[in-house]
Amino acid sequence: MEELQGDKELYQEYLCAAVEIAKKAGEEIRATFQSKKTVEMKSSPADLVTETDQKVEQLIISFLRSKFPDHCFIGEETTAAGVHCELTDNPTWIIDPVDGTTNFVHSFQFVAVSIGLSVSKENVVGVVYNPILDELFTAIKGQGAYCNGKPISCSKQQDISQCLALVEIGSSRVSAHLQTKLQNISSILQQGVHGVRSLGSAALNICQVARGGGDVYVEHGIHCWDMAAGDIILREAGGVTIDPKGGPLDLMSRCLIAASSPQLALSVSACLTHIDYQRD
Ligand code: LIP
Repeated sequence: MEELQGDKELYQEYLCAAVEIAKKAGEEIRATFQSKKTVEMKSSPADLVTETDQKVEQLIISFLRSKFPDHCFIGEETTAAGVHCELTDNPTWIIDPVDGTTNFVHSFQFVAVSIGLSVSKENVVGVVYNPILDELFTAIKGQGAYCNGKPISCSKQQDISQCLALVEIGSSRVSAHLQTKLQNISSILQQGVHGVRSLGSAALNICQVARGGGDVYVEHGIHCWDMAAGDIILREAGGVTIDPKGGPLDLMSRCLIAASSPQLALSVSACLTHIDYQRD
C-alpha cells in the first residue's frame, strides 16, 4: 500500500514535469504556426519535418533528462536522425514533439505535443497538448483522464452502425498500402457507421475518442510516439486500445485501434485487411 502511494506521488511528479514542458513546447509551436516553415522530407513526400519539430524535441528531452537523469527516451526526430529506438522495462519517455506535422506545415489547427511515459512497457502517464486550441489532455494510470483539468470519458458506444469513426491515410504513398487503407475505409463505411473523419494527428484522434467526440479510431503505419500518451489517456477515460488484428496493443507494431468499447474495437478489427509495417 505504501509502495502504491509512493508510485502515485512519483507519477504526479512525472505528470507535472510533462505538463510544464508540453506548455513550453506549445509556446514554440504557436510562435511559428502562422509563418512559412522550412520543410524537409523524411520517408516519403508526405512524411515531413520542420525546424520546429527538431527544436521542440530537443527542448522536451533536455528538460526531462535534467529532471530524471536515469530515465530513457524515445523521440520521433531523434529516431529519424538515426538513434536506435528501443523500448525496455526502464522508465521511458516517448515523445512526439509535433504530432500532425503536415497540419503544422499547412497551419491547420490539429497539432499536438505528445509525451507518454512507459514503465515496464506499460504507458502510465500521458500528456497531449494542442497549443493552438489550448486543449491539454492528461492521464495517470488509475487516476482518470482530463481535458484542461476536467474529467473526460469516452462514449461507451458498442454498435458500429451508431458510431463516428476516425481514420487516416497516413504518410506512406506505397500503392499497395494506399489501396488497402482505402479498402478498409470503404469496409468501415459499409458497416453503416454515421461517418468517417480525419484529424491528421494520431494523438488527437485518440483523445477525441477519449472525450467521447468520436467512437473509434484505426490506423496502420503510425509509431510508438504517436500512440503512447493517447493510449493511457483513452484507457483512463474508459476506452480500449488493441492491435488491429484483435490482440492486445503492441506499442512497437506501428498500428492500433482505439475504441470506446471492446465490442466496437473487435467489430472494426473484423472488417479490416491488415498491413504489416516494419516494427519500431
Ligand atoms: C502523423 C500521425 C498521423 C498520421 C500521419 C503522421 P507526425 O504523425 O499522427 O496519424 O496519419 O501520417 O504519421 O508525423 O505528424 O508526428
